[in-house]
Amino acid sequence: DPKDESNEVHFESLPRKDLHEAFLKKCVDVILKEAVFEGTKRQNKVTSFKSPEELRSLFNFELKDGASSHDKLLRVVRDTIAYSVKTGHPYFVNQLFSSLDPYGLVGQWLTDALNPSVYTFEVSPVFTLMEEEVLKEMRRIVGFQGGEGDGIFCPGGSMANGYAISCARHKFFPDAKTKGLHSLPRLVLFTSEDAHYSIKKLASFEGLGSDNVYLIKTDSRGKMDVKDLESQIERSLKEGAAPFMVSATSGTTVLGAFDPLNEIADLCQKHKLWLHVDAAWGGGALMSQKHRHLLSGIERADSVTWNPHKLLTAPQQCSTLLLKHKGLLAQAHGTGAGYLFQKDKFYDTKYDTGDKHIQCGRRADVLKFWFMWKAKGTNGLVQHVEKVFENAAHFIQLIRDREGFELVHPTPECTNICFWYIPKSLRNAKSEKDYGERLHKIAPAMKEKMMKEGTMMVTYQSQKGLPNFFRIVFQNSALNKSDMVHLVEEFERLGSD
Ligand code: ABU
Repeated sequence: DPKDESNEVHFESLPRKDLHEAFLKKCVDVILKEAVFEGTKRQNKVTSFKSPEELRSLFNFELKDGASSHDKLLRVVRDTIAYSVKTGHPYFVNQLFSSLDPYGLVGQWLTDALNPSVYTFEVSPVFTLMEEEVLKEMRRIVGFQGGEGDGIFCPGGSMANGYAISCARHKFFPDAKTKGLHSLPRLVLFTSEDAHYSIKKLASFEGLGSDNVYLIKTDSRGKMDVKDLESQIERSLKEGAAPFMVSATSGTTVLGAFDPLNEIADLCQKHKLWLHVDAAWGGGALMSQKHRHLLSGIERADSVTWNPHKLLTAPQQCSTLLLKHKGLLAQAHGTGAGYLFQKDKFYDTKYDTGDKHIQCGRRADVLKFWFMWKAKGTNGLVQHVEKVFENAAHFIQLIRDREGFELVHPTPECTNICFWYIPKSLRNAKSEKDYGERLHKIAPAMKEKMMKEGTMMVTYQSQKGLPNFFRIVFQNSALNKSDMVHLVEEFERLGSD
């Protein structure tokens, strides 16, 4: 009960320094107990959903002129935990992130305790070298020769994709940096209709225009149709436009499809196009010799987005852009601000990496991931990835022939699995005219019940005109086979009519 005050400490009776120390320690205790340990117990709820109106009446959001006592602040800490979603809970299988990794958490807390900004070596010496090491190792795993190239940590995969567009444009049209958009022909880039929305969003943000993102057809599994890609490239040439980039996806957001990278790379080579691979979600599969074939050809990419906060479960957020081309990020984005990036510093200023970014102040997202990697070793990350693929395969096996479940595609490639749950009342209604319409209403109704009971969280969506279907996502390797059974039975309980 967040309102239980029996544990409150009377900080006011302590001298000031001790007061803050005691407050911090008490907060850490509460966070560990209620958010970390209780928040990840299977028997506890994933969420205690309250409507915005209910939450406003339960939680004191109001900001006042006067200070708040530590007792009141401790209540705020506990209420924040009570009314927040426990994304580290084993049954939070709603998004492309989850888990609560203890080493990741320590890395996150340590980062926040030091409060760095990673733009210059003088301000962030340790974080700068950690970034260098992690990015090089990730490039090596991608398959870039000797791990050579460049890279950055970005605030999310969307931004990493945006950086890729910017680098590709700079490679072919460097004058745009100073002369602006009017110096350019009509640039066209290609991505699949199942690709992440950030490609369109960032193309629009960067002045290319979302109409100039040509969406390529996908097959029933969600993979890019390479024949359609070729004909769309030819169409753009006939139109007199300047095609410059293909953004392929390794692990699409909904269906988890992997585009055929080698065939796409062949076309990029033929037409001299930049190949970007958005492996924000599926990149983690590269860790495993068993699963990295899904991304075969990624080593031919010019740039890769890979988010360790997704399949590798680093805490939010931890996103990278990896490039084959050394120096391009700084050429494309650098402005050489003299007050920060002085060239006459006493150390080698190549370690002042901030000018590669479009941000100035930048959170250090590297430590939490580096610390996890150090703690578990590469082998630990491999085991994690293989376990979540095994869990996904087990879940598929459980629902494949089970009454009431229907997979959207019979053989999903990644660890996100899309399916319909069909309640008993609909099971014999497939031939009826309004079947699709009725099925479309099932997932939202079940989701409402799921959220109100708080026993698990799984998202749903409609795509390509299909009735709403569920997408369950496995990336927490603490889950086991009995959890898969539990989740299946929970669908049956919530969907019973
Ligand atoms: N790239 C963000 C993915 C969000 C999600 O579907 O979980």
